[in-house]
Amino acid sequence: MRPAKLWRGWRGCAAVVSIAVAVLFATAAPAAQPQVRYLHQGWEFRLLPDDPQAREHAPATQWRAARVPGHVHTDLLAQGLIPDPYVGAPEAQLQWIGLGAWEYRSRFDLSEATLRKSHAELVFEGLDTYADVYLNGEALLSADNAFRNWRLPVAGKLRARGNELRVVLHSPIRRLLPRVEAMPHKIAGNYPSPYGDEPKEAMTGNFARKPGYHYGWDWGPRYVTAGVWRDVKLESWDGPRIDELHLRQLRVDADVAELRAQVQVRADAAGSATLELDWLDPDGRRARALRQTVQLQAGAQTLNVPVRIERPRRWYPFGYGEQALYTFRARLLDADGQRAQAQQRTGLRRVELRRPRDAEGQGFAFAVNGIEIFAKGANAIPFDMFPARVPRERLRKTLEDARAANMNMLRNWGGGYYESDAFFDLADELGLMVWQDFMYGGGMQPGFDPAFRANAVAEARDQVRRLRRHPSIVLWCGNNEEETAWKDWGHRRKLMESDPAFAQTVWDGYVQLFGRDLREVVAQEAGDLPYWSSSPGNDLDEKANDSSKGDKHYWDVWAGSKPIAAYLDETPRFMSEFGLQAWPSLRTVDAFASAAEQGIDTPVIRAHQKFLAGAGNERLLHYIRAGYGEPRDFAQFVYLSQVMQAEGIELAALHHRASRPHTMGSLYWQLNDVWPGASWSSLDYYGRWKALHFHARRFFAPVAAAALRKDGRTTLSLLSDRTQALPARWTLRVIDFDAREHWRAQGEVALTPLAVTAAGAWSDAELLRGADQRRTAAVFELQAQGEPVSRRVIYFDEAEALALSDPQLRTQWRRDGKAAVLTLQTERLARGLWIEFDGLDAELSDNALTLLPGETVQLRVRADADLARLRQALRLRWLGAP
Ligand code: BMA
Repeated sequence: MRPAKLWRGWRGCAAVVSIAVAVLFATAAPAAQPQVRYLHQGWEFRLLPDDPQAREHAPATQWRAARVPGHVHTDLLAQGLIPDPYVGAPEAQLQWIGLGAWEYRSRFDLSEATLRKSHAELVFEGLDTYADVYLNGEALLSADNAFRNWRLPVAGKLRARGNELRVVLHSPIRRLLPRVEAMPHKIAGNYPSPYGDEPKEAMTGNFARKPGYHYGWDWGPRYVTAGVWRDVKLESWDGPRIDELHLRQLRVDADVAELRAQVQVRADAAGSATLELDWLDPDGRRARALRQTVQLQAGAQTLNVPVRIERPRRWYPFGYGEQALYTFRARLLDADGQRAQAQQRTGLRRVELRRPRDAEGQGFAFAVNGIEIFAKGANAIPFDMFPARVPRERLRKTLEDARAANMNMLRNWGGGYYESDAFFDLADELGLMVWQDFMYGGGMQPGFDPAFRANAVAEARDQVRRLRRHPSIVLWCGNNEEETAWKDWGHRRKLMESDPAFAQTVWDGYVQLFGRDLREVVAQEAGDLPYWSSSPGNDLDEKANDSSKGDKHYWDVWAGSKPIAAYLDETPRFMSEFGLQAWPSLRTVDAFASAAEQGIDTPVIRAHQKFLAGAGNERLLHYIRAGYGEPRDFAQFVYLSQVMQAEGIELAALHHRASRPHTMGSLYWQLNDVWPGASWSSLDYYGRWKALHFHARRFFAPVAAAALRKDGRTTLSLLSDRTQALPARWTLRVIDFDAREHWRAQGEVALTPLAVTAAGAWSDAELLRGADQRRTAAVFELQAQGEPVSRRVIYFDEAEALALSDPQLRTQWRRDGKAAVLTLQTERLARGLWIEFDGLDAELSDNALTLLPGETVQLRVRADADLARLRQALRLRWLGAP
């Protein structure tokens, strides 16, 4: 292999050759690209008849239709062999599936034209996990990593009729258990199985390169699935081939983008060829093509082409500029007239992770194209236990909803899988920055094992190469919580006590894998992006979860049971995780529990509450009681859990934003759900918004007011994520719940761009001026350029202690085109107003509202039902309702 640098007279020759180039591009036959045949048809599966599980599960040993890409659980479900893994409480009875060995097979024919091609490769984009692959009886591969992309040369092994592809998937637990059990001292795993399929003291999950959450997590069930979970295809071609066109970004600023196009080529023979490169700008306008003669060698090589774009259209995160995307195209024409081509869509931007040392410690801030950005967003977890069944539409809806809530960053958390190309295409288009973890979810990995590390490095290379074209990715992070688990959760101490030499080996392996190996892969393959060894951390600093340096996971509230107000005492440099649980809406609960099964402590509800460490519903009750009193029934428990979550996360997020520039990010845990159940998410499994998501849209608004009350003193900070100063006016009104205004104040300010403008601070006594604190609120409002943009209401006691009475809401319905419009008018203060519809699906333009006395709002309602049904099904909840 040799990096060919034969691009001569690059800029000068472009004009001269442009006509010839246009002809070459226009006449390229489709045969220029490898022929791709997806092998998704005609699959069957069975439990291996000699598997120990076969004795009790004989029906599963019959060949039956299967889906590829797919998973054994979804195939069993489709065949009616198991109940729905999400409905009721079937988890314990389904653990046998993860202990079985499963066989998949399919047959396919090929045309003579395909068979005549000189090259053929069988490509598996995802095999979960220990998979033996056979083609026409011949063993081709023993795979051991669900995250790798496998390419198998098969020319000469194919025939016209009846090719047979067979995949045997071994149980990952049974495969690894002997090895783990033989270890005198174990390394930390994650969640032990409550079902006896794996011994609690010998967890195998961290030894497998398989999605960690399949082994159970604190928001999802345990389904140790297996399958051919991503595309399978046969690629065949003649002549040269472009494996990848990658645009390395060397310099990107307002004047110029200097790029290096890296064209990965495979050629059959040495010889001269013509390489052309052109691109379409974000409006689809084609740039003048560049053309050069290159000398190819037989085999694989990289052709490097310098590219310069004057005044580039740059890609920006949502809220800071356009999401400009270019499409680059490369074509190769060899001396025999054989062609190859490739194209790549990407965005041009400069990403920096700024880590200034200062008096308080060391900062942590992302800058894109030189603009320091306060990161607002959430952590994304897997979209399903069985990701092959996640439709693109669900990804689109979730990411659009993230943006609708004014988020600009998502963290793809490390215990799942590397998301599909569709996810990142959407993130690119929507302007959502992605903090991308490598898939290591917690506990400790056997980084001391060279074979494990080699596998991890190969995986990292596959994934970074697959994803490096996406401008949305702004960081690669080694793992989730492995360093803090080692240093702060007792793993190091315990291992040091039992076997200090092994403890040192484990730590050295960790540093080698996350400190060096993965960092090197990122530097080599995506050199323009920062690498971060663990979240939380300060890139292998002494302390892993330090409030004064690096990024922080803060769980003293919730996991540590501290009061919600403690959020105000924690001011990190970048909050990458903090969270409060809530149940999804009743409509979602109805999907897995019948009315009779619904109760705070019924078996089915308990089965969908996975926070076992602290008994999730007890923890919810702890917070609900502290702020809102005892829930009267299950429905009110669900409602109050959402109010508590929304108000708590709002307090924390506004505090983080008001702490800019000391704090430069606030990503709450968690955006979405893996199944319908209790969790920290703001969007449930069906995409329904919890109260938190409505609140997030307000507390992440680019221009917002933060009124934060601590120790009897309320501080008003005005937040602006705009890059230009903005004239604004704030008002403060102190009112009682029945409409009387005690007093008011106001101020005019110019909001400093990308900063916090302090507007004032008042003690309770100054605000109340003797009014009854049980029936008084301070209302802070912000207007920018004459428009109301933000409102915060401060109370002087817990909701439970306030004199909230029936607000006397009046409702009115009308049609406006396709949508229904609901007008709500309130006489008295209506706090935490939640609008839902019994037994109906309806999307509301807003919800989780606080209406001030006398206020009217109009909400648009999208639903299939007519007005009469909507009116009848309408149910309003508010705080203080009897
Ligand atoms: C953090 C995450 C997850 C977990 C969440 C809620 O530790 O990294 O592992 O699901 O907290 O407990």
